[in-house]
Amino acid sequence: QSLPPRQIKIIGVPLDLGASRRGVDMGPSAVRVAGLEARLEALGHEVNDGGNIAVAIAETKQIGEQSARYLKEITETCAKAAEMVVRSLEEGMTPVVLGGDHSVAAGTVSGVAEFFRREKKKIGLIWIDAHSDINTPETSPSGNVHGMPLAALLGLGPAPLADIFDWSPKIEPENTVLIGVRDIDATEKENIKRAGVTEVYTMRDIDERGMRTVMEEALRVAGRGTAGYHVSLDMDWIDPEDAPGVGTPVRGGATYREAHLAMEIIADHGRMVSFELVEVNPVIDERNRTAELAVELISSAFGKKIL
Ligand code: B3U
Ligand code: MN
Ligand code: MN
Repeated sequence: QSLPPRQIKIIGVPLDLGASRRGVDMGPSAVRVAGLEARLEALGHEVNDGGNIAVAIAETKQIGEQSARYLKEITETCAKAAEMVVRSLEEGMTPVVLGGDHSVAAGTVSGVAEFFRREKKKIGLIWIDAHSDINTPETSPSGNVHGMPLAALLGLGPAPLADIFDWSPKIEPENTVLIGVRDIDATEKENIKRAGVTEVYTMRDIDERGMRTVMEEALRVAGRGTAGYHVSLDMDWIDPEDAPGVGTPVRGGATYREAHLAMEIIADHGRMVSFELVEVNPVIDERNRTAELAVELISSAFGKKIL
């Protein structure tokens, strides 16, 4: 394997308040059932599963503002996740966060950014997703907070989510990279500009330039002047043929092989400080194969080699 052994902390966040379609709250369980811990241990890593964070259930809560549904509960969950991420890093462990919908990233990345800020260091962010998740309550067509975490992390809002640990923005636009995007709202295009993010690799870029070139450029940008980068992997990045069990499937995604190559290049580069995998939806999956693919991809990101 290509990555030196690490101590890994698994943190489950069974959150589905940020999405319209229900079921991604079962994602952490499905990924565990698919054998995540054993697979990472087989690679020589030491794995500690911290279990799941307690998350509110939709049926027991008020929706709140339609422009950002369940924002209060989501922010509380993200703040808890952020604390756990900070603690894991303090203990020398690499956090692997399992979603849940993608709104959890506002917590995970806040935790990583907070930890490195204490050392006066910045982090980069690799956002791998069919979507750009950069809506604000003002621009969102759906009111789903899982379409907003990147906006929160870049300081565009929504305020409570952006202000975890009472500072913002958590990441600089010049160290933010989007990969695999193919479904961007018109309002999001403006937000990308407004935030100053320039490194957006669409599926067209991957098709024309190849996964290897795209990844090497992306990792260079995210790693420039930073302590390393967080990898946030939304499983809807992958084509629904290979990953049918996701919250929001979009045709034309990365293939099985492209996805593996991307993770292998991340492992080779060796500068990933934390990892997260979100939007696995067992309710619409086929015999857990999306969760099994998730485990394979995490293994590749943590150094699994064919030979
Ligand atoms: N951009 C749309 C759709 C969306 C974003 N993220 C997901 N779907 N998974 C929105 O609702 O903000
Ligand atoms: Mn997403
Ligand atoms: Mn997505």
